Amino acid sequence: MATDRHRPEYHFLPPANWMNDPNGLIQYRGDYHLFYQYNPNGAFHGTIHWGHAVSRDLVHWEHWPIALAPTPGGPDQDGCYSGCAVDHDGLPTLVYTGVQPQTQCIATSTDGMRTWTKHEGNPVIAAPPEGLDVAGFRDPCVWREGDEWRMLIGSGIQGLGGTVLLYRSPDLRHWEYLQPLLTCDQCQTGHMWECPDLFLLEHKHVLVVSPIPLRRSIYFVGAYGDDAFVPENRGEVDAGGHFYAPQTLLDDRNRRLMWGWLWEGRSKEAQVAAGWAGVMSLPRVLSLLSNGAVGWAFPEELTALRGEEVAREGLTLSSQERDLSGRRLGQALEVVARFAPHGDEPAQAYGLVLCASPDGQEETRIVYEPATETLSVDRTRSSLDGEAVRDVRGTPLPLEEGEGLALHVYVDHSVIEVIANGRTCLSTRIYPTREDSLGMGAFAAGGSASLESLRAWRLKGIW
Ligand code: DQQ
Repeated sequence: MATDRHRPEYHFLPPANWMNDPNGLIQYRGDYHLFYQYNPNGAFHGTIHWGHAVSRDLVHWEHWPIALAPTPGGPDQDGCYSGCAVDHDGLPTLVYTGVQPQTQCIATSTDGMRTWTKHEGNPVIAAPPEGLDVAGFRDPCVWREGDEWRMLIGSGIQGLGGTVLLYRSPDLRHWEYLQPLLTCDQCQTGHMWECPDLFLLEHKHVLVVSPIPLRRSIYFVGAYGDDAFVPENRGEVDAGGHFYAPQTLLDDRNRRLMWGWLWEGRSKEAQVAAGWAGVMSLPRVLSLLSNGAVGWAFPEELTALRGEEVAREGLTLSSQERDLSGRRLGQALEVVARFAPHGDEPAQAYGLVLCASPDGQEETRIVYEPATETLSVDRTRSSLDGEAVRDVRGTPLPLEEGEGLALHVYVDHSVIEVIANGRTCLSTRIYPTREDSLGMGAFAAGGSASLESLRAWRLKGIW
């Protein structure tokens, strides 16, 4: 895989095989622990285990032994599905879903999270609440509340829509069902919510869910208390169409950090042939914006990856500048670009060009369109490989008076992650075929735009 041009160098992924959701995110004794849905038997979803990795600095990761494997004859014999980790008075505890049927199980570790012992009384929740006709019952999210514990389980009520079911427990072993914490209309937000995560963000609570069949994650900002949640605001976690099932942790610097699964955008056959599938996103630091939406930033630790730099200032763009970096930065780079606020007659579109071949046969564009106030990622020419997904994914990004477009972009071979103006995320996957699809540039179409500054760095690998 060392010669695999699509395999990321500084994003986390297992040494081989399939990975999907992040699980059990927790900082323990100073270290960041990342568990993940993992199939040791190939680059396809099946025989789901919990992989495990540890980081001191949020940038470099060390692979630890598999944390959970299905137990033949046990409630998780068909897979250890998603869940969370909590510190139970010093005893690390994983709470996860066994499948067929979906039940909730726990496991504990007494050796600093190296090995895990499943609770003999598993499952701790054997069935959905009586009388509820549910469309799924999985992905527990657990937190301490006073002397008790609370759990949310991702679910859906047949005929109604996605829901999260609230439970309480004195000891993580005995659980009492309370009620749905939130149920929404399936026409708008899907019929089943996977991977709920509820957390305090400044003075509000945020509930994140991944609804079927939306294939993207959404959040609600609201007020939580007395076992009730009142949503006030709704938003999209990432508009790129590849970021799913995120989870968060609170670290010792009081930062709420989120990771998500970046799924592939090529055929199943290509994934199996590559021998790996699925990438973990970079961590994102969450904040609460003054308009009640969630704000996003990449953590400063990632600047440790920076190598050779290219810097440009004050460029007026009136067409396409396909290569500002002299192609020196390769396939693993970071770009920070600031465009000037546009005037009354802006270009129809402007933005960045990434992974571009000299003749433009292959290129990916991050495009801002002032008329529609939309930011999008255009993959229609990202790859000459007909099997790779080609589309345009956009999201509203109204700019304030006097505010210019500010893009923070990470490119890592087949991964592109964008945060725009601290309030919109777009993650995507691309599979350029040409060796020379290495150009990084900027463009304006149908008018001119001003690129105030652009700084780009070649990034180091983490392994
Ligand atoms: N992935 C897990 C489930 C979850 C889904 C299975 C979301 O627990 O609902 O691998 O991607």
